[in-house]
Amino acid sequence: MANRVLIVNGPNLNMLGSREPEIYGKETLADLQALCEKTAKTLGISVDFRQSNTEGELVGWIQEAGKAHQGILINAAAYTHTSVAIMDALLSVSVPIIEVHLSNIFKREEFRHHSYVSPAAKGVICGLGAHGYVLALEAMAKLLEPR
Ligand code: CA2
Repeated sequence: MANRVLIVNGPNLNMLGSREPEIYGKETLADLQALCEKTAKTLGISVDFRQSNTEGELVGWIQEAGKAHQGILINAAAYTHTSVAIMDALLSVSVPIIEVHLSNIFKREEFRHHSYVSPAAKGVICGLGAHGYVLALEAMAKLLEPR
């Protein structure tokens, strides 16, 4: 069976495309989902694309991913910089994790420079907009290749 990757998107990412296109790009969340699904197909993997504005729901999905998915790609949005709960959940699962951000968080305000996701992540991609999700999926497919 094809490897299944959980793509977790955090708060306010449902608003993508509606404002701040200079920071986050002009794609909507639905565009991002379509891009990930198309990319996954070419890589021979499947994706389970989700978004929530609720910290507890994100934590629940991460806990479940340990059982139903072979990898996690996560853009925790603002929770990246605040959530010990999300970090603990990510540290508790054994599948590979890749952190993604649309914007370059290191070029922005100081409070965005720290990530609670990074200690649990195999790698981080930021600043490349929607294409960052494509690159993250390619990297994940590579990590999941049998060797
Ligand atoms: O660059 C990223 O992907 C972020 O994870 C996006 C978060 C931000 O808090 C992080 O520091 C970096 C914000 C997501 C909110 O996205 C919106 C997009 C359009 C309109 C409103 C919100």
